[in-house]
Amino acid sequence: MRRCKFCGGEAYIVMKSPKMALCREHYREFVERKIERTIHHYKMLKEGDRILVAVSGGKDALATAIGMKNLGYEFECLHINLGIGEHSEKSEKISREQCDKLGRKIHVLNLKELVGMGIGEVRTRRAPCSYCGMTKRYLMNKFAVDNGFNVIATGHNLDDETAFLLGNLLHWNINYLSRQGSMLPESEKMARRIKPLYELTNENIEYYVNLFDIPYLQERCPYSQGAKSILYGKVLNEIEEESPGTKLNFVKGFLKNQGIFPREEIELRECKICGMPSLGEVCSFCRFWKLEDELKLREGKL
Ligand code: Q46
Ligand code: ZN
Ligand code: ZN
Repeated sequence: MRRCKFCGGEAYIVMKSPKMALCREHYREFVERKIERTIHHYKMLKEGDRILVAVSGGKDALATAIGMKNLGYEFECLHINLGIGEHSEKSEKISREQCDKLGRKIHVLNLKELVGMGIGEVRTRRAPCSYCGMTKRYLMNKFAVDNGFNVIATGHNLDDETAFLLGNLLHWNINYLSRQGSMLPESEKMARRIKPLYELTNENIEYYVNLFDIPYLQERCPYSQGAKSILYGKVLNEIEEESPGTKLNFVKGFLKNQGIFPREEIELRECKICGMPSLGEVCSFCRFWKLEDELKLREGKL
């Protein structure tokens, strides 16, 4: 039997990077210390921030909420029911249960109630993830801005980041490469977006959430099948298996050298419908969902 490096108790996990075995209690400490260090290292939070944690029902968002709660941060949660059939119903139910168990307030937005249609009902040739991603980002930000939150924490982890990074390198998406990172700073009508799990892998997170008696959704969104990021993730896992620590070095080296990718300054204007930052006269959200009036997401007026 493997023993915990710190107390000699029965090992709960045997990690390859860093190479060590840890018991349940020391593993929990390891993960929470890592989250705390990530928050400090990347200067993600400041005194007086009002934080919203985006919850989807999955393990990553849950780990973000548990970790931040155990580290003593105050926050509320936001769930978006995207209208992807059964999957969205299960996600909402489980997100509510999680927040209930954590004793944190949950706000729920329902896309179909807001714009008349869910992601699953849109008829277009575009890949669902393109307009779904844009919709989630818009609603999270608009909800935060309308309700006085200035920070949104999401569950993006090291596996997501490295897969995204590899994809952007393979396709030389310089614009993304110049902006990708552990956080997006705050600006006029844009909440700061932070990724406290930036240096933790899927495996780290799964072991961490399994320490607690809180359910999470294991199934993936039906539209995620065949996504290129899954292929990149598989390739990276193979490399990591042979050479532990590669993923972490990949993102750290990238952040150190990110300056080599020229950053195009984008001039934003105000969407003439919703007043939110936009590239064109009308923002992509109002354009895609054919809105004629601003969606007001202030609590109590949903
Ligand atoms: S973007 Fe795509 Fe996700 Fe939206 S359509 Fe499903 S897989 S939920 S993370
Ligand atoms: Zn121990
Ligand atoms: Zn708009």
